[in-house]
Amino acid sequence: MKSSEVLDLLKRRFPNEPEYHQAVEEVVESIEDVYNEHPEFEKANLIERLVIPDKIHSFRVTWIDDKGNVQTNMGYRVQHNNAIGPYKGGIRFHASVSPSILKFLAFEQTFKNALTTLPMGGAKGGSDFSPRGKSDGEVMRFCQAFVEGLWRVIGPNTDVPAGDIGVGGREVGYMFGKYKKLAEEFTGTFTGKGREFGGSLIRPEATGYGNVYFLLEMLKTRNIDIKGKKCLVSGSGNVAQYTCEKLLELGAIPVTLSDSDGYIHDPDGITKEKLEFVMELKNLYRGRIREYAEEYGCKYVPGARPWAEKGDIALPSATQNEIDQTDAETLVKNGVIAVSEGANMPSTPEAIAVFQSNKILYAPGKAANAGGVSVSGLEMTQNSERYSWSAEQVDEKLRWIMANIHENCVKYGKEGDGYVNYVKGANIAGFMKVAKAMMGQGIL
Ligand code: NDP
Ligand code: 2IT
Repeated sequence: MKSSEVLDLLKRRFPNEPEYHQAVEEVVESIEDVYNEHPEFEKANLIERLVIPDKIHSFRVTWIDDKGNVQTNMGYRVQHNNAIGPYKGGIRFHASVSPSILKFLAFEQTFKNALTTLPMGGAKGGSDFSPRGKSDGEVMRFCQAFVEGLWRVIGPNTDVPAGDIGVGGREVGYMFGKYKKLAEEFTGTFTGKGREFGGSLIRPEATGYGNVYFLLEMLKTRNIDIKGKKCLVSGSGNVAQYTCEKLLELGAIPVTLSDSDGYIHDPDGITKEKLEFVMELKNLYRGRIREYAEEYGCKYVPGARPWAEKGDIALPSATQNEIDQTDAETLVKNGVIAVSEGANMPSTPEAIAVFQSNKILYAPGKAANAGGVSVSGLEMTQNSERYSWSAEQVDEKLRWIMANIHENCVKYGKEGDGYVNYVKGANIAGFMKVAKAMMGQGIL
């Protein structure tokens, strides 16, 4: 297998899908050598069967807005790979959602889920519906219409969706309710549900907490204490909020947050009280991060991302390609020691190269943000058992999983000079598990 040939083929077959090509390129480049040590993989054309999704469902979603206008959006579910378990992955509602973005996310999810140690395949779904400015009634009707298009291809043993950008507890609840009604069953077909109807404790916190647990493991390799470290966090949604909560608990100082309109910089630190304001602002009133600056009298920079601010640690937690080469160079120049990705693919390939050539501790999303889907997996277990665990029990398992992922990254990613290439480590560890499962099941 030659990674460049695999990429050429994908670009010819699926033109105009840059995010999908970007995600595949990173993985095939780092697994090339390991793959070629196994001639049986090549004989079974494993690589093409691994990078091309199993199935893509697409459908029109029709719904009625508050003014009585009939609206349409597109809905998708990319079922990438189910070699190690039922398809599993989030649903994204955002105006930018396209087949390319969902294919990149479903591809990444396959490797991420393999790293969690839990039996989950990879998938992703979503719609170009933008929840921004929509009433609660509109969101509910949209979720119900979306599930009408989706429900026949999901189920507790086939495909278990969850949240992602624009999809939180409220949306999962509406989708679960509609699914339950159409399928005439009460099963764990969505994760991230309300705790009263089968949602796991710690699932809302899991991605942010998990990312900080992974960061702690990385810092431990260099005997660095997180206490007092200034942290640049982007985003202000689910992942960013619980990243800040855990950082504060450990004595670190988050100083930035952002949304798609701009970012705030609070040099005094985002305290527990200020974080409560953000949670209320974003989760209840669905406001803008600009309002934080108005409330606390700090700097707000419209139309920009927070990477030019000085910080010890960066935790990008908004969206893909939000750190480019220039941002990465600025972060390094300003003395960043670690970058741990809460978002999926937030750093461009050029930015990753800058971090790695400067020997910065750098963790890709598929390792560092795997805590969310891990607790989703634990929610599936609890639903199957018709039982629920305490917050402490789930948190302990989450910690163990993040430490285990870190260990695997070190095992497969440690280079000659001792530097850990977490990209390589995560890709090889995830790939080997999926590859062995696929080989064991014959040519499909
Ligand atoms: P939310 O919808 O809760 O929050 C997303 C945040 O990112 C918002 O502040 C949003 O701003 C901002 N954002 C979204 N799109 C853009 C954009 N194009 N440019 C700038 N800012 C943007 O989503 P999550 O917190 O759940 O997800 C954040 C990231 O984490 C995503 O990459 C997601 O894939 C990843 N992730 C999420 C997991 C989860 O469990 N939820 C698990 C693993 C990864 P605005 O309010 O203006 O839209
Ligand atoms: O990107 C991700 O891992 C998620 N959005 C969570 C997926 C899940 O099934 O919990």
